[in-house]
Amino acid sequence: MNSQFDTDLQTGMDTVDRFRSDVLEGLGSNPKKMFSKYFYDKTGDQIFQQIMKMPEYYLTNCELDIFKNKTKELADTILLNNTPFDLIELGAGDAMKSSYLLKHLVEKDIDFTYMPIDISGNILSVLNEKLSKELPTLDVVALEGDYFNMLDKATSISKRRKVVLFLGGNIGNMDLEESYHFCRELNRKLNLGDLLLIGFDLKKNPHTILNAYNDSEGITASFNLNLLLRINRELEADFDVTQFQHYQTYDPVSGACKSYLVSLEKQHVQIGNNIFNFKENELIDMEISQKFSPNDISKLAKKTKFHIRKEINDSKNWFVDSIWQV
Ligand code: AVI
Repeated sequence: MNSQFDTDLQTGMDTVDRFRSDVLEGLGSNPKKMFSKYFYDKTGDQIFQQIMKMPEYYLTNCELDIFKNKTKELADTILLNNTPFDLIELGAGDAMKSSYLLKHLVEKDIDFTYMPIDISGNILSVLNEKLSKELPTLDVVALEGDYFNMLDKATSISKRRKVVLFLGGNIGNMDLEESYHFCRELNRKLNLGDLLLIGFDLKKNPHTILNAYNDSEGITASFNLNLLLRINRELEADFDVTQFQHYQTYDPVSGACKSYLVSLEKQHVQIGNNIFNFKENELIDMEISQKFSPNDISKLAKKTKFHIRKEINDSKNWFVDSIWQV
């Protein structure tokens, strides 16, 4: 299984080799597929910023609503008898949502260390600078790298209890088997009493969901096509992006919201020495954005040996931050 969040340490491969090997493996499989973690190069990051500002893309605002307006409820759930703790954020980015929680905890003079984990050292230094200006008394230990390696590092640096944040509905970008493995692995790395807060995008009116990923301006389409351009740039490939079309589906029963690229003609694409043939209308499976029912969430928690302590929904009940305890 190729996990979205696995590490290259076992293989010793560098980043480009790993990228090449994943792309070749994905295009060699039937149906053809890509790994959506590769969407986020510099251009991909910029397009994702645009997606988050689209009126149709409700996820960011929903979770922001929770962090902005239910901060006390969040804080009260994670405080547990005021014992000192480490607040670890997986994929912290600019900490746009979590900074409301950080501010609240600092104002209450709570004893905690914020440990943002991100693959991008650049983002972490921007975040460090922002936090040192806005919350100068906050204790920050930034950890650059893969989630699980950095979680191990966090555990070796400090033995305090841990509260792990995994926000943004990112869990939805794993298929169900991957999300199971991911949560199970987190459970193994945490200690009894530690907490995990995961943001889940909930099943809702199917039109609302489909619109969020099928915007009329074609921003999501360009987000997908950018991965082909990235392969051209970094792996000496010759994708003609005008001959691929974005196609989005949502299955309200399973909750799978999937994006594909459709080959508009019979064509072949060269990547280094490898040639891939596409039939007309052949699909590349690009990304899953899984949506969850409350029951799906409790099944996932139970299967991965967590207990749900609290669920905090946004005001529309479209998104939930679910707080689990080991
Ligand atoms: C990052 N992730 C939660 C986004 C999502 O909603 O699945 C990625 C995305 N893909 C298309 N639009 C947004």
